[in-house]
Amino acid sequence: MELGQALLAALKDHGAEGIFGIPGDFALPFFKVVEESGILPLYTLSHEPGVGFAADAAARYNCSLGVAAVTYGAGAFNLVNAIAGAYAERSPVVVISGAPGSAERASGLLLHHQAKTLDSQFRVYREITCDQARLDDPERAPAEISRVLRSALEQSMPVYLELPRDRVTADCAAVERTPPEPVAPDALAECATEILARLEAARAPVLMAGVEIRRYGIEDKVAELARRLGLPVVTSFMGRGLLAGTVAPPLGTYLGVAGRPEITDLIEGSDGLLLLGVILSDTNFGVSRHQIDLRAAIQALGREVRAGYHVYPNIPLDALVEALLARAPRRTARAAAAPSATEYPSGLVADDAPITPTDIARLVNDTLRSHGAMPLAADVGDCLFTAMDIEQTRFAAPGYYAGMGFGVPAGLGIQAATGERPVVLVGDGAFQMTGWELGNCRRYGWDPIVLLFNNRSWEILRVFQPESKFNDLDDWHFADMAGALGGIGDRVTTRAELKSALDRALATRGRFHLIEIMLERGALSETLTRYFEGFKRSRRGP
Ligand code: TPW
Ligand code: MG
Repeated sequence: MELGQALLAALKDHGAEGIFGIPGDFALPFFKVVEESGILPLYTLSHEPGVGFAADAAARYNCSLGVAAVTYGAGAFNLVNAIAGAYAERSPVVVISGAPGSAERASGLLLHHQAKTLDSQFRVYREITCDQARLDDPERAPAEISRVLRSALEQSMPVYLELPRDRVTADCAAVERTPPEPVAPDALAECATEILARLEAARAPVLMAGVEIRRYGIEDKVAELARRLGLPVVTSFMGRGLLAGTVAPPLGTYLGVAGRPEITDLIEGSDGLLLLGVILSDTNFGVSRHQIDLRAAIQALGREVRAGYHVYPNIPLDALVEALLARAPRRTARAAAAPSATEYPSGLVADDAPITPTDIARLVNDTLRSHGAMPLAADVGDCLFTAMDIEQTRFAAPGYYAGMGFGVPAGLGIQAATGERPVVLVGDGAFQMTGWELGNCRRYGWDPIVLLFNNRSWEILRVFQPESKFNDLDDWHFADMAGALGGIGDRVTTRAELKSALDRALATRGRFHLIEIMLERGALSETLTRYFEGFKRSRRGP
């Protein structure tokens, strides 16, 4: 077998379903194998950040590996920010970079795309991936591929593989899967027993679900656990959309001062807070009304469990949830004392009034009810806060790393990965960064519906610093470009126009729809307004 083929077969065997990429001369031989072998479908996009965001979103939605293939230097360095975001948010993206061949490495010349040394790129990626290998030795390559892909899945983190262009067709053995890292059964048992005892003793235990439970594909098991233990369930900001449609749908999302007071009280008043897969970031916890005492909480994240002052290393989340289920009562232990589930705004009035972000949430909620579930992706900006007013549905957004430009390419990644038509929420500033990727929809038959919040502004920055005029953006008339890119564009200024544009989009499949929603500068979502008020209070001090 050839090395390139062995790598592709291994990616598929480890759960990858497609490759997003942009070739270059150092990567052409690998792309040739990708195309000609047909082992995995190849989707080329226009700019490497889009490649990374699409691969990240595909990994998030499929609970398996996403793959981003790029060329050496100019391509790989262009991908760094997207992979840094995947690292921060624990999304297992496999980066495959082409590289100079061995003879070229020895030539003594500077090679094109070389930034500093030939190893600079490897060192940069070592910082933002959990495992790496240069596949320059066909003898060792199968074991290295196996180890690196296992790391990606076990740690739910991005990894890096560098493939020199003269090794792609080298003879090599097939890749065998490396058995999983063993977990000490005694440690697991003791950990599960301690957690159950702490929850049992707590007056007001609560479960907060975070992104890692989706990465490991254990949402149904976590829901079953919550049901049996009678735990009310809330998601973190980043965990938005988790557990929707399970036996334990979340009551809402914890947003500290920016959220529903009942949910905030539930979390901040809990003496038995079980954090499953929750990243302890400022966006998840930064705007707490009362500082949450994490020493009193139980946290499971990144193969480590902390319960009070006890730390259990090497306890994978999926094994932990299994162990808890094995020891939990079969029936609901006690009824959850909890507030009612969040009611989301709905029933858009289709009149001639100007549109607010809440109107957009209303319309999406109406659509999800009448039309059935659709996957959702959001970018950074007020569209992400508006998403908190949308019913819990499958959702991907960079809620912690907050890299702008995620939304549109993530929508493409989601459609490639799931075959379902996504709805993308994106601001005009973020759309300026990666909106062009929509031009790739026609080739692949993708037809996302893009709701573009056009306030001609970096509005969220203006909220924090109103005096700065640089936050004013020009009016780009984005809808006008849709036709040239193979889609359909509508620019809407009233609620009636918004509703009819979305109805039209839903009725027409096969082409992307870009609905450019004109918003007044200063028209903010309710969540962002509350977030900002809380931020001001927290800066003022107690
Ligand atoms: C890659 C900093 C965070 S939010 C924002 C900026 C510049 C403005 C967003 O404008 P948009 O949305 O999309 O029009 P809205 O609702 O505020 O009007 N560069 C990157 N990522 C981030 N997060 C920034 C800059 C930023
Ligand atoms: Mg804007």
